[in-house]
Amino acid sequence: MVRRIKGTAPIAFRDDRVVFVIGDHLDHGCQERLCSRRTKTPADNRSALQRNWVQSVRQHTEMFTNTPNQIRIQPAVLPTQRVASLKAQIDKLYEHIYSQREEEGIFEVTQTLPAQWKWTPTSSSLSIQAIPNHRALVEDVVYPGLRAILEDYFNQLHVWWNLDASWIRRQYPMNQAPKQSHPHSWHQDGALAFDFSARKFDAPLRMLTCWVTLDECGKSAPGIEYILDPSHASRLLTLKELQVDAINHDFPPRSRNRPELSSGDCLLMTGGLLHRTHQSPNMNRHRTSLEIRFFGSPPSLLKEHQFIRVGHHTV
Ligand SMILES: O=C(O)CCC(=O)C(=O)O
Ligand SMILES: [Fe+2]
Repeated sequence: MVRRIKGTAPIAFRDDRVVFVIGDHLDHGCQERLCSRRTKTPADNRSALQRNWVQSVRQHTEMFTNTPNQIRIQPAVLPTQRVASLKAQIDKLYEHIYSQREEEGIFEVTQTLPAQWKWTPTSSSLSIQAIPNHRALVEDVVYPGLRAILEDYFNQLHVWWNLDASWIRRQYPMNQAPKQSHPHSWHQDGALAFDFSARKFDAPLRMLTCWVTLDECGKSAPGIEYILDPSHASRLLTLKELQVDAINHDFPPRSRNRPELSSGDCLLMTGGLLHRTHQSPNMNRHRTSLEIRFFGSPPSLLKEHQFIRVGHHTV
C-alpha cells in the first residue's frame, strides 16, 4: 500500500548510491513501496533484502523529509559525439537566425524560418523541431537514457512527449546576450499555459522537464538555479511570490542550489520545482540546452499541443 500525501503519489528513485525522492516527502508508505520494488527475488532472499533495503532507506529518511527532492541529475544522457554533432547543427541555426536578424529585424526573422518552427527572441529559444532528426533524438537516445526514471515517476511504461513545449534554449553571460534576449526568471514549469489572472487551479502540472545541457555549465556558462521547498510540489506560486524581491526575501542565496554540469548531463525537474536561469558576473561563455517535457498523459489544459507517445505501447 502506498500512502499518498496531499493527493500526489510519493515517487522514489534509486540508483547504487542514493535514494532520490521526487515531488514529495519520503514517508512510511514510500518506504514500503521501495521495499516491494526490491523484492522481485526468490522468496528465501526476500526478507534479508528487505531488511537491508529498509535500513538504507532509513539512513536517508531524515534528509529526504527535510529536503524532498523535486529534481534529479542524470549524468551523460547524451554521448559526447552526439553532443558535438548537435552543437554543430544548432550553431548553424543560430548563426542563420542572428545574421538574418541583423538584416531583417528581430521579428521578421521568423518569416525566414519553416512554418512549424517557433523562434522566441526574448529568450533566444528555438522549437525542438528545428533539429532535423529531433524525433529520433528524443525517442532513440534521450528517452532510453531516462526510461527507468520516467517509468518510475509516471508509474507506467510509456510517456507523452510534449513537442510544442520542447525547446532549444541558449543563455548568455550577463551583458553579452543579443538585444531582447533575457534569462528565464523564477518560475515553475508546471505553470505551463496557466492563466495567472484567472487562477482556475493552483496545482502544478504533473510533468518532468528533461533539461539536457550541450555545454559545461553552472560555472563559466549559465546553468540552472533552483530552490527546494516541499510546499511547491503541490502549489503554484503567484506572480507576486515569483518576483525577485519576494524570492530573495523568502529564500536567501545560500539556500539555493546551482549545480555545475558537464555537457550531455540532464536535469529532471518536476512541475513544482522553483527555478530560473543561473547567471553570475564571472561567466564568460554561452550555454545551449535542450528542454524536453514529458507527461503521464496529455493534460486538458494543453489540448492544443502536439504530444507523441513514447515507450512501450501496451499499458
Ligand atoms: O534554460 C534555462 O536557462 C531555463 C529554461 C527554463 O527553465 C524553462 O524554459 O522552463
Ligand atoms: Fe523551467
